[in-house]
Amino acid sequence: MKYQYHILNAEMPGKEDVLKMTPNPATKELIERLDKMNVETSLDRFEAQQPMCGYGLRGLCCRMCQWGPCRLSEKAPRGICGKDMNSTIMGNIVRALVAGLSGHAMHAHEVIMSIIAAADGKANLTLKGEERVWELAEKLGINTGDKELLQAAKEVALVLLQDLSRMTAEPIKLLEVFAPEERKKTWQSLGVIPRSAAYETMETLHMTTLGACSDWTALASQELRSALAYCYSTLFGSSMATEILFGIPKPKLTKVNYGIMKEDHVNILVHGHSPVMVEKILEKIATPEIQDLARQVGAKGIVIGGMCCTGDELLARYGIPTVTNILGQEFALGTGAVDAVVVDMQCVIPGMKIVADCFGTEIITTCNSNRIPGAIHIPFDVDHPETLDDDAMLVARTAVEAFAKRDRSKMHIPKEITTAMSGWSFESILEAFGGRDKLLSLIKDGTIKGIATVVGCNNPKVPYEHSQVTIARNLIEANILITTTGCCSHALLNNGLCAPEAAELAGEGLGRVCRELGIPPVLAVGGCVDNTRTLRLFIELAKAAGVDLKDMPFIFVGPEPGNEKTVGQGVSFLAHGVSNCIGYPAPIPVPIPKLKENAQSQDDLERGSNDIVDFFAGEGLYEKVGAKVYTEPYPKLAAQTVRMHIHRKRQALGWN
Ligand code: MSK
Repeated sequence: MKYQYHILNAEMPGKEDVLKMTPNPATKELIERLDKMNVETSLDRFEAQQPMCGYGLRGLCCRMCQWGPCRLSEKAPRGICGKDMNSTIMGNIVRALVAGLSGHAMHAHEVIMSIIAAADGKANLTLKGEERVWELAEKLGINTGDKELLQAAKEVALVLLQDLSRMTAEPIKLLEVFAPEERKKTWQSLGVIPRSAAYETMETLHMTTLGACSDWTALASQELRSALAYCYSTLFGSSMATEILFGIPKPKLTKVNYGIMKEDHVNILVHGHSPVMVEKILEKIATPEIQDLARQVGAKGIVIGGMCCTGDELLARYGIPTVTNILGQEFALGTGAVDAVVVDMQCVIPGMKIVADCFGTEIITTCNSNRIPGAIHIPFDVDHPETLDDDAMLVARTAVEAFAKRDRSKMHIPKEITTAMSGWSFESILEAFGGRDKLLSLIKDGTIKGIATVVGCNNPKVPYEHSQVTIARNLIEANILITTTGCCSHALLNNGLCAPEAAELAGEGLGRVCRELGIPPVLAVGGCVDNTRTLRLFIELAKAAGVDLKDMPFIFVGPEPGNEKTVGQGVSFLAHGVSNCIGYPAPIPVPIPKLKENAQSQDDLERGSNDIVDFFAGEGLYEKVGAKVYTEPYPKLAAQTVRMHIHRKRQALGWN
């Protein structure tokens, strides 16, 4: 690849590498087209950033105060305040984790407050996930007596809100009810049981401020504590509150990929993470008033396409087609056929507006935290939910009216349309396999060797979607069942791996089971917050097996970690004893093996090492939680690493 980074023992792609390696022909077509039109995208800006800063790449830059920035090296191993490399690196990592946590926390807050607004009669929202309300009420010990659904839902929502915000020394309630007993004991003994998302964020920022904590091991404990707050308060909180509001997804067949857009239709893309406003917009789009408006402006109908996690939410519940992910958002606009993009929160890159302006696409922002200069702003405000209907109608109208302004000379929609089966919730996965015991027996007898959750963002440091697709194809071939979420799921969906027909690409055992059940070997379980569905599945299967979760043949794979939110995803699974295989070196100095001082031969190597790498990838974390991090940027090697990990777990269990 074009850019070599010896300090990382890795390389990064230029645009030509991406064009050669990216698996979706539609993406290649759009990148080439944008290139010819001289429209700048993230691929150009990535090249403009080369070479990247070696200090930043290794987490050795400290910007926590105004004395610096301090850049640490062998020559200057401490910052001006005296902070050493270990606490600088770990401090940077834990700060990134709570930044990601804050994103999910705002998401959770919006959805939880929407339930309360619905219960109080302030928002015109009908709760569609009744079974989740009663399940949570029972688990949380809420006396439902003869309470109405709305009242019970409000009481559940208030507990979720406390889990986000508690300041007193009580644990997160969702952790108490969903975490395995064995894990709770482990976390208790490590002293990492969290209070709430808000408290752990406050504590992390406090610990990493000038003159606070300089003990990197204490920061490492805070990393685990914050990850558990992230997991049980913001992920479980968002995912379950969304299920209460909009229902638990069920499997359905649909189509995905760039080709779902139509030249003679209004094409509206929805993008972001929180589906509250978008659900209401969908309702409005279905009204005769908006359908008539579409015909009046000359369109034959309205196509809705999803991007990133808002797309995943709608795909899961309604089979609404998805188009692409975070790095594909500019390419999608390069079709020149998108009339409007309705964005809510997170992962909406500023570059998308630059492309939108080249093609006359309207951007409509709906979240006060996610403003874009030049966009039309019609926000959903949880403190004023009574205007939700009117605002959603205005968004629908504005998006449809944009059709009349489209420059038809610039249109080019790639033809790729791919079949997919969506709607994989915790419950629907178990149901599809005939219950947890049936799925467990398939794993125990080796028909399915294990489960890998292959998830996460895109990152321009690796060739777009290449690793995600290569790893997934290799794993299903090795009879490893996959669950997927977020941006990675779009790569696998568009590649056809989430279609029942992908059973033909799977190994003998997994393929046979998928064919018999009519399901795909890669199950798209939703947006990033829905990693909780996989975690629940892992917990349930370990419980059924009578085995600690850390001993099960499961793994978390993040081929393209990008957003700060992915730090918490990975560490959440680590805290549960599920190892990570990540596709690019984290911002930690990478130990490069080198020849010993008096080497007699080329094989006489010294393993490089540092405390933080030894903690994550060596014995440190493993001794605490029973999981570790593998780093492997080359996808075929990453797939082998995953297979080896699962094989070892099976051997230790005697499941051969
Ligand atoms: S959208 S957090 S880039 S998965 Fe959830 Fe994708 Fe990562 Fe955003």
